[in-house]
Amino acid sequence: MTAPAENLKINKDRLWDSIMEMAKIGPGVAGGNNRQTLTDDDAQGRKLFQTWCEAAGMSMGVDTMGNMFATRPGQDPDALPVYIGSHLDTQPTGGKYDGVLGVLGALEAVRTMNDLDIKTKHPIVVTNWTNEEGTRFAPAMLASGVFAGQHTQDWAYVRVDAEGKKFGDELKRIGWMGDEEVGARKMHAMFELHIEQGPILEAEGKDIGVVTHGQGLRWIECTVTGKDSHTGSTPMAMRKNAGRGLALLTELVHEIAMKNQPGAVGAIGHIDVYPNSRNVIPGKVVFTVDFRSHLPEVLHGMETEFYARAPKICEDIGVGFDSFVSGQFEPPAFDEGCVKAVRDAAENLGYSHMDIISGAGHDACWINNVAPTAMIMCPCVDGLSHNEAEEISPEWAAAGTDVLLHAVLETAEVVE
Ligand code: HGY
Ligand code: MN
Ligand code: MN
Repeated sequence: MTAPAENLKINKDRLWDSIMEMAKIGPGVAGGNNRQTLTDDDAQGRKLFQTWCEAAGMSMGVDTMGNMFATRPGQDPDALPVYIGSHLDTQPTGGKYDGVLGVLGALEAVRTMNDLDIKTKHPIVVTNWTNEEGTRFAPAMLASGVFAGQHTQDWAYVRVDAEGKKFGDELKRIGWMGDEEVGARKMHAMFELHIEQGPILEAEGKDIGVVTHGQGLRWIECTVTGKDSHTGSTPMAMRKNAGRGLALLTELVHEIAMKNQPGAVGAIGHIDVYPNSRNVIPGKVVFTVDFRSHLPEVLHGMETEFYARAPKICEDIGVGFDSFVSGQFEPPAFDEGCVKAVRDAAENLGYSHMDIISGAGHDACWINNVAPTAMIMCPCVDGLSHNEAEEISPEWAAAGTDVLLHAVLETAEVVE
C-alpha cells in the first residue's frame, strides 16, 4: 500500500461550484436554503446528487429509508467499503453548507480519485442520509438511526409532520423509497465532513476540527394544558394560561443549563401555541426542550431536574403538564483509529488543527454504534448555523475535503 502524496489536493473550484449548484434547489428567503426532508425540493436535490454520482462512475443504491449509497468499486470485492457522506436536507431557515459540504465533499474526493486514477483496496461509498435535521419529522438523524438499529422502520414510517403527513407516505410520494434492506450494509469505516456550526475553530484560528467526541441529546416534547378564554373579559384570577407555563419552563430550561456550565446547553426551539389567536388566552402549548452535554452525568442530571420541577411549576399556576422523550442519544466517543487518520491527514497536509467535541448531532453519532467512525470539521463564520446567513470560505471547504480525501485513502488502502 502506498501513502497518498502529501500534495494531493481536491479541486477547490469544482467543489465550490457543486455546493452553489445544490444551493439553487430549495432556496430560502435570505440567501440560505429551505430544502426540508421528503419535499419536492429534497427529491430534486437527490436527483441532482444521483446524476453527479453516476457521472463520476458510481452506481447508486437506495434503502427503504431513502438513504442513498453511491459506490466506487475497490480492487478487492470482498473488502468492506469505506463510507463517506452526510445529509442534503436542511432546516427551514438553513444554510447552504450544513450537511451539504459533507455529501458533496465526499463526491469531490471520489472525483479527485478518478482524475488521478487512484485505486483503493476497499470500495468507497458516498452517502446521503435521509432526514438528518429532524425538523419536519422528529427525531433528528432518523434514517441513520434506523440504519444503526436505534429505531424500527415501522416506528419511523409513522412519524408525522405538522400537517399530519407520515414519513413513510412522503418518502413513497417523492419516489425515494428504495428496496435495499436498511441496515444490511456493513462498513469498514465511516467518515463525515461537516461545518462546525459553532465558534471555536474560527476563534482559535484553526482550519480543521478533529472530532473526538460529540454531545449527547435529549428532546423532551412537552404539552402544557390550560383553558382557552377571552383575553379581555376573563378576570386574571380565573385564567389558566398555558402561555405562562411556556414562559416559566423556558426560563427553567435556561437556568438548568446555566447551572451546568461550562459545556451544557438548553433551549426550546419548537413551539406550537393553540389556538394562537390574538384575543384568546392559550389553552395549550406544545414545545420541545433541547438539552445537550458531552458528559453523560450532566445530560442525565439536567433531564432529571427538569422532570422534578416542571410539573410543580405548572400546577402552581393551575395548568397541566405532560411530556415524553421525542429524541435522544448518549454522548458518542469516536473511533480512535479513525480519529488518528483524520489528525494525521491534517498534520501531513500542513493544516492547523485541534481536537474538538461536536456541539451538534450528526449521522456519524449513530453510525458510530455500528462501524468505526470519525468526523472532520471546518470553521464557519461567526460560528453561525441553522441560519440562512451561515457562511464558510472556499478555502475552509477545500481544506476539510483534502483531509477527508487523505483519511479515506489511508483507511481504504491505496493500491498500485
Ligand atoms: O440537532 C442537531 O444537532 C442536528 O443539526 N440535526
Ligand atoms: Mn448537519
Ligand atoms: Mn443541521
